[in-house]
Amino acid sequence: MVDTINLWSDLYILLSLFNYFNFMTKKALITGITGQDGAYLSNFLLKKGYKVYGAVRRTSSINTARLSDLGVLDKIELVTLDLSEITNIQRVIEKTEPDEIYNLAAQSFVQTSYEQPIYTSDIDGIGVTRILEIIRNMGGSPKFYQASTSEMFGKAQESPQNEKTPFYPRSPYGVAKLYSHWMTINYRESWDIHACSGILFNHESPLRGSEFVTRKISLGMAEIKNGKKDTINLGNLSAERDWGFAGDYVEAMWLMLQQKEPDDYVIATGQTHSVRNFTELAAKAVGIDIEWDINGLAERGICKKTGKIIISVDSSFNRPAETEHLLGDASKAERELNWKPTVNFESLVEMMVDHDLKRVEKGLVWF
Ligand code: NAP
Ligand code: F7E
Repeated sequence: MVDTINLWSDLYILLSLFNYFNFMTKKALITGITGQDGAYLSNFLLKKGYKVYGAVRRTSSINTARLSDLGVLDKIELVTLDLSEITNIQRVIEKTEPDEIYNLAAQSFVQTSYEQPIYTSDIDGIGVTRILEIIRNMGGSPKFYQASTSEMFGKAQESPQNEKTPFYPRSPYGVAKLYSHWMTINYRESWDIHACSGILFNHESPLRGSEFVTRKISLGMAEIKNGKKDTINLGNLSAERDWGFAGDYVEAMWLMLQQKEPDDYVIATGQTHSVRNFTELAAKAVGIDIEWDINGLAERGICKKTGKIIISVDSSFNRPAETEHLLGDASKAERELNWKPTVNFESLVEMMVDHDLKRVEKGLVWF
């Protein structure tokens, strides 16, 4: 009899502890979990002890490769969500009851936004208002992070760019993101929502999509090194970007939501480099010294040793309106969030080329 009572009281204590820790565990819902940042952020939050819900949209094939690559796929719970469908978003939020929502989902390729401006506006613009409306109707919580972008500065009105720099977007993507940036601020000011907008400059990694210029170059160089390709065709070699490492930038997203007062922050390295410069370093990483041959309009990158054309310029990669120069000033984030990048430009290029060399050698290129 005494044993039975002890057993029940032990079970009761265990159950109470379980409920207590369950209650204490923070829950995050990440939209865009299958993308580059979604993978790094879920890894980061899992290490912080979060329960992570990852929102995926329905596709005809499985695209969780980045999550597998970081070893987090079996540690998160996937839920189906498309930003075009408000009732779907609402059901997911009600079911998962997150403390924090990180909205990383977007049509994120600038070039595509010129061809699909309406779709891009719907997902990157109105999609954000859909989430904000649900949070408003829920009384102002959960906390909300919006993935804003340096593309909102576009034809930059000053250099470097900080939180007070006027915006001048140059693509439907930049315009849609500027709308959602202001909506995030408006909902914070109108409805007392803990909503933050991170104005993140370009951040890259070995998990970057291969349509973006850095990964296109790192993968291309690895293929050239392995005899699987001769030349990489690029667009505007003079475009300058402030490129950082995605793994560093997801920490800043989290830090924003941990502040007492919600606010907006520029996240950047404070260094800018041209596409030409990135290309030279990536080539060096596979043992190729490039010299530039500017003969008329058609610039070419030639291997000094063999005379082979490694880079050729293809104007079909040019944009109708280009963002020529971006350079971020993240001093507010450093001051208030205690955030600083840990990976410099040279290490980033090396890291990306190294990963692609290994993948190409093993025949493991999956995105
Ligand atoms: P990414 O790799 O292109 O990932 C985008 C994610 O959004 C993918 O998971 C994609 O799903 C999802 N998505 C697209 N359309 C959707 C829809 N209709 N409903 C639900 N999900 C949808 O982008 P990223 O580089 O990780 O960037 C994350 C966020 O930060 C994006 O909002 C991007 O615009 C913004 N941003 C990125 C940078 C950067 O340099 N990386 C800088 C500033 C801001 P699928 O896998 O199914 O396509
Ligand atoms: O282009 C030039 C191109 O496509 C960078 C997204 O994550 O960062 C990203 O947008 C620059 C542009 O990135 C090629 O003209 C030259 O000037 O790698 P990208 P992006 O447009 O800066 C911002 C911050 C985001 O928010 C976006 O979501 O490189 N460039 N030749 C080329 N670009 C591409 N893609 N391909 C080329 O062959």
